[in-house]
Amino acid sequence: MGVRATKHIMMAVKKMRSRLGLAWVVLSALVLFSGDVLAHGERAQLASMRMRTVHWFDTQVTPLQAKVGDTVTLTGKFIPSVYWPETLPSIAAMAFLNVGVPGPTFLRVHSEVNGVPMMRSTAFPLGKVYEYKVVMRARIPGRYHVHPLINVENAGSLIGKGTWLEIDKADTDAPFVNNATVLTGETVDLETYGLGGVIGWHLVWIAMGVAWLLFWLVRKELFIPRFMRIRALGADRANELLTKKDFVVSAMFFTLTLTIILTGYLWAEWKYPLTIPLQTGKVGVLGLDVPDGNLKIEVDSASYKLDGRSLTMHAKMTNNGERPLRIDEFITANIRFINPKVAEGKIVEGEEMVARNGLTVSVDVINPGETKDVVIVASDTLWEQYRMTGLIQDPDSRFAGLLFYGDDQGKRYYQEVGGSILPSYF
Ligand SMILES: [Cu+2]
Repeated sequence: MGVRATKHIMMAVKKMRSRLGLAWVVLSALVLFSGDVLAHGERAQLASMRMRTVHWFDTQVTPLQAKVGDTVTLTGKFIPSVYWPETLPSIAAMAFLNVGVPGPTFLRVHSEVNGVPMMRSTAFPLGKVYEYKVVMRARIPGRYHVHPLINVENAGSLIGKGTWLEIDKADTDAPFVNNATVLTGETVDLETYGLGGVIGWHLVWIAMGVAWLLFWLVRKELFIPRFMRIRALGADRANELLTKKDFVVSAMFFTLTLTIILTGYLWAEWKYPLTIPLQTGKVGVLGLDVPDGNLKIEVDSASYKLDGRSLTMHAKMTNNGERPLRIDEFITANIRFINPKVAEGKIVEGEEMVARNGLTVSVDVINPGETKDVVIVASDTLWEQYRMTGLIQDPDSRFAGLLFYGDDQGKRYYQEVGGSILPSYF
């Protein structure tokens, strides 16, 4: 091998190495900045939006481990915030309870809110308590982060806390079936029902599209060069743009397209003579009153400390009830801040976003008839982890959250608190 050839090879190797190096840097950067790549945007929503839209709590998924075909139940409660942003279309107009999972991995068998079946859209007036239950059947094996979510018309999805769920393969090798009895009494498997028709009609239209493209591509001259030439020759020769053959073939395609559409329509009528339209009605549901235990809360001021990652709230609280009350917990943006002095904080298996020692309360007990100035501090690194620091960039600096408290008999109460919030840099 000559010296020149060796040099060439050396240079090529060098080039390749530098390219590989670059690829490595890009890949490392991607891994570094992507963080928890399994998450699906739950931290991406504006901090203020997560704090002031839907307060989800008591979310529970059971069981956390299941097999394909098994039933999984998602339960919990939520309160739409009375501090709902003016700029966001309201949940009190049109909303739909849903489950946030990646793709059609589950079948939703049943869903209800406050006992009302929720296959349809509804509306959730603000400040009320809604208790939901969604029953699903596992369809595809995998590990999923399951969230309750509400689709609000023109606003998008507002999601609750996620729970990791493991779905294993079924014991048998038999394919997954989703049998349903239709109104005519016939039982069909929805996994495969009508699939032949879908594939067949797609193939027909793909063939039409390909034929149409081929006709234009095999012409000696494509349309754009022809157009350019005519433009150069002058407008009076515009008729040369389309030949007689182009015109005839296009007309044939047009006629064929209309014929296929009509055939498709007639075919569907013949194949499925008895059908009812998709149902799009709206169902009403009554919200429950918030169990506030006769505690009156007036928020005087609130601030968010940048370096401390904490929210401080000054409030005047009056206990108009008959039992002493102690503050247990504060929930905002799906993060639970628990007062370690009074609450053991019931944490369900697999629960995320819990700051076990996150809540400090200046007052231990508020006795019946008492009015006290209370300072509540909710602090944890979860503020940072869930990108709540963006609160500071909000042009409408307000916050909201749920405050939980209990009496000496173990009864739990809660209500929403909120108001303006100021950043604090020291
Ligand atoms: Cu998630």
